[in-house]
Amino acid sequence: MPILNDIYEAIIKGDIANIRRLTAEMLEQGSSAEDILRDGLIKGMDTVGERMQTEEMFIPEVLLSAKCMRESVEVLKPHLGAESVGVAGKVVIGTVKGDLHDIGKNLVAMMLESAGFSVTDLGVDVAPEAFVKGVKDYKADIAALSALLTTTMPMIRETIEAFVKSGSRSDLKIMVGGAPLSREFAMKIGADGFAIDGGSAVKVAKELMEKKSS
Ligand code: B1M
Repeated sequence: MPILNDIYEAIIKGDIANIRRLTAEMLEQGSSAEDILRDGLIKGMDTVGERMQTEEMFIPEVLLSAKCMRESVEVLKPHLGAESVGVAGKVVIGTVKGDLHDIGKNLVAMMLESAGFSVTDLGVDVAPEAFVKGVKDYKADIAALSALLTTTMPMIRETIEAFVKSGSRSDLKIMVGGAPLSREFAMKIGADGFAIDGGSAVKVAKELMEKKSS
């Protein structure tokens, strides 16, 4: 019988051959999807990050770990709870220009969908103009901007400025997140909300929708 530590180890090893089976077995034996996500997958990716920094792991191995995480999340997805999609509001989400990290953004998108939001994912390396176009095309209530690098944090500010220049800022709520960001930074650059993780992203998005309709 697998234990959470096996999931954690599988992420670090990039064990593509076994990660789906291990995840399914953990669910079958009663572990919650949230526990597997937090104490297996995210914990594993944190260790991967530390080893990347100390050069014990390199990009090809990190990519394998990232692929493993995605495979496992696919298995967890139906168990993370789903209300009726689209009723809560419309969100356009993406990782800002210059930044290719998408695991956290994908998790946030999935949590928002599970909470009833209709989510359009613009992907990674999304230029400010593409965000502006996405929000217009999908008539989004909220633009959700993710950044994982300190070097791409300024692109969040540039994207917000693009919304202002395009005239779409006043009808739009903007939330931002990603490991190097803080609430102070978010408020300073003119965002409406900041979320530290997927769970709080749902809470923040709901609060923004309430403000929008009041
Ligand atoms: Co990169 N990388 N990476 N990387 N990578 C980090 C982020 C880093 C911290 C690693 C390290 O050095 N310790 C470091 C950034 C340092 C910094 O700037 N502060 C780093 C670096 C330096 C780089 C490169 C520059 C390396 C290089 O080439 N020399 C390069 C940059 C490429 C680019 O983007 N232009 C690079 C490349 C890569 C890979 C491609 C190999 C791969 C990405 C694969 C992919 O995403 N498809 C990768 C990975 C996997 C990581 C780590 C190991 C894991 C990231 C992750 O997926 N975490 C990461 C170290 C780490 O985070 N521990 C690292 C799991 C995920 C669930 O968490 O993404 O934080 P996270 O998302 C969370 C929250 O942040 C939040 O909620 C999520 C869920 O809880 N959140 C939001 C995120 N977006 C949000 C949006 C919201 C709200 C909340 O609202 C809109």
